[in-house]
Amino acid sequence: MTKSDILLPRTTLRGWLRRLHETGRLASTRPGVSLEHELAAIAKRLDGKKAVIFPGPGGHAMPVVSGLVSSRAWIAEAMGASPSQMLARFLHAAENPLPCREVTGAVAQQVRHDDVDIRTLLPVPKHSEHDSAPYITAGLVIARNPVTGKQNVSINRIQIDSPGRMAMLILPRHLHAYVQMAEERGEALPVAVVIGVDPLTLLASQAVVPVDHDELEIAGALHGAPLDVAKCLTSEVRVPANAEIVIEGRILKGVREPEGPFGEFPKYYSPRDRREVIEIDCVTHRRNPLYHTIVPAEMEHLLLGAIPREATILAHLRRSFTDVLDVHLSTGGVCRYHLYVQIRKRNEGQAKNVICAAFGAHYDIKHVVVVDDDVDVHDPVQVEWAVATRFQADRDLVRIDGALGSILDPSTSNGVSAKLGFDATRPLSYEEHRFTRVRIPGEDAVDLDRVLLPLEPSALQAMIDD
Ligand SMILES: Cc1cc2nc3c(=O)[nH]c(=O)nc-3n(C[C@H](O)[C@H](O)[C@H](O)COP(=O)(O)O)c2cc1C
Ligand SMILES: [Mn+2]
Repeated sequence: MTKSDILLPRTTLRGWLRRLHETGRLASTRPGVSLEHELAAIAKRLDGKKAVIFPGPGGHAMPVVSGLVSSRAWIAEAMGASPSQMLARFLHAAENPLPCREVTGAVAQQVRHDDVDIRTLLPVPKHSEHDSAPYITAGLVIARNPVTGKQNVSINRIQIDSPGRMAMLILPRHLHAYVQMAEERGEALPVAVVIGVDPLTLLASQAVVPVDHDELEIAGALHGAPLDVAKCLTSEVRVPANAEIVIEGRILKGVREPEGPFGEFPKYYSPRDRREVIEIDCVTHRRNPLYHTIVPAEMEHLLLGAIPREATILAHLRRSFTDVLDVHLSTGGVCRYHLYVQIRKRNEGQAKNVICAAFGAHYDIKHVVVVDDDVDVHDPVQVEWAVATRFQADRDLVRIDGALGSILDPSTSNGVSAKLGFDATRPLSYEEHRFTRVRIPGEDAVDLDRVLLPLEPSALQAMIDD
């Protein structure tokens, strides 16, 4: 056990696993679970309830772990925050990054492999039914801006179907920009794929921040101490020194190879296409490393994206509207497409302005529901109730046609999408109790342990027999 494990279990993957185990939240399987679908099926069944460790998966020596951060409460716990403080805490870290500390002798580099066959070196599972191959799904792809040298971190799906080359999906954000910059300079882009990091570094990788804001520095801010990093053995890229596994390589200039289909977060397949390729230079890892896989579209995947987005969306809306109280990306909306916003309404019409601003906050947002402060945006039943009882389509609907949406939403035309906003707030003034939510005085204060007694059969008989 390292010193940081004892102080803050959340600051290392191993410390976090130990905490999950001590609190009954780490399941373990029999050895030898198949890497082909069986492992993913088990992790999916446990997702949101327990993390799981698979000893000897597919006869491989390296254990696989999954479901490390599959509930909002666990993520708040890892951040050392209450669920209601979580977004503010993440935002504070994103706005106050801590530069990394470079170290030598990193555990992530205890063992080195050259001339690897990645298909057999790592226990990479094949997840969904129609996936083209096994995929690395929890790999933090770290690259340096070829001009400024600033680092970027993102998680990208990586297909494993050849010994030394891996095709991947890079949507048009920061890594994509770096790849284009390198290609314009006629260069390959050195990258590291880092597997097996602590929950806070995983979360930081999903920060929605401007280009050239290093997400590892946000991880440091979340930890409350600079993140230890080590220089790669074959490039200038810096990787978390405590990681389990690091694949070093280069995204090849101008090379595109077939990748997909792959079951993605909307719970649909993203089709096969020609995509960027990493050529592997070497692999380093700890002695006895752990391999982390994220089952696509399950809570671990969805929430890793949701929390950082909610934090940024809330800050974005609050910049213009001080009356915005809370936001929630709902699970049914795959934690990307459906945004619920809670406001303290002060003016008629205000909710429609909030809706328009929300569409501008992130292109993934497709449907927005704005509710009053008596509706809990974290409870989809309450939000549906507000739509059912406070919303009229001829008056309260905002529709925008032909905007940019999510390319992974199968109902869009190649990412071009309509947007819909629901103003489900009640009018500011109304007669009597027309829009007063029914309450029973004292309902929250009832202490059932004090008022309920066991019912004896004879006592029941006395009350109900004719
Ligand atoms: C499990 C998981 C898998 C992801 N897979 C991809 C992917 O294959 N391609 C992609 O472009 N983004 C993917 N993302 C989203 C990016 O990692 C995320 O948007 C990141 O913040 C982008 O970083 P950037 O803003 O620095 O470009 C994934 C996210 C998660 C949590
Ligand atoms: Mn970035």
